[in-house]
Amino acid sequence: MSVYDLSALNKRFAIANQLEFKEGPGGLTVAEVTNAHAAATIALQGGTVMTFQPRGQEPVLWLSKFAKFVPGKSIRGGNPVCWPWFGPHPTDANMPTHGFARTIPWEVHRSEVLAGGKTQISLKLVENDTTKAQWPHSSEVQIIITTGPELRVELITRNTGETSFLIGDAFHTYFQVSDIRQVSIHGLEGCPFLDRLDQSKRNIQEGPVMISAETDRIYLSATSDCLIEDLKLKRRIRIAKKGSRSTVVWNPWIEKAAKMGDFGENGYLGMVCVETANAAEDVVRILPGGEHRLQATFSVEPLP
Ligand code: TA6
Repeated sequence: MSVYDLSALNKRFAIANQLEFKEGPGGLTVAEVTNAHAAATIALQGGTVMTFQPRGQEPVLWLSKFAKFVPGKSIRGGNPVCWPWFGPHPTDANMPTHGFARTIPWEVHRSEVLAGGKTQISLKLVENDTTKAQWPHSSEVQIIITTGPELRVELITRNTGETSFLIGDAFHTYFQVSDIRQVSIHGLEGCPFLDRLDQSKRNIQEGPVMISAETDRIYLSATSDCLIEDLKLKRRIRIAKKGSRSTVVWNPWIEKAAKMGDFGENGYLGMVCVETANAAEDVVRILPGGEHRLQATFSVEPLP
């Protein structure tokens, strides 16, 4: 049962031949974007971009064929939003991993066509008693999603209260690759990282990141673009970012993926998470009246 009124949404925010609100998988309400540049699907639950495919390209985001589209559960794939913390809650293990933003309904705030025919939609987080109990601060959160030749996502957190607060935030982005064993991730060379599979021991990245086992790392002071080089698809996915000092690289590999129950057989082979984040020591303090903007742009380049 959807919490949204589809006809009212389409009356206010639909854009002819570009943007329409529909009932998506599992009855979740989605915004369907199609324009001259690309197609995208955005779940209003969590403000999660589920799919993004530039014209003439393979999908850029990975979405599990076994994702469970149910209210209150994060979608396995696409671009889930981690907020107001990343990973386990810093002090209370009963709190939801990666915060609550990715599992609750967001409301549509604005939609428009930008110069050059890009489609932009803005959503606002709608808190409830449960989230207020988990996050007793006055804040406003907005996500702006722009679909063009590249996908741009921007998460804006405003402190509307009288006291400062710390947030961890991330775009927990799942990228589609041909075969994770034949992919290299560039842009993290020389960065320190916390190995979350080894008591968060600190290491330094030497050379590009190659994945041949479960990998779960938080790279710190990582502000450069990352490039996922996919020889088989003859493409590079560029992850450009602003307002992010951490990059998380994650692939669950065989056993972990099997335990998660929504990866399916060999799902781990076709994906890698390269997450635009502020995590661990990179969490962000926002002063009263201040704001923080986390921005990522995903684009595809041909490999020579
Ligand atoms: O970003 C990597 C990570 O923190 C992993 O430790 C793993 O838990 C992954 O996120 C997925 O978390 P989820 O709660 O979406 O199953």
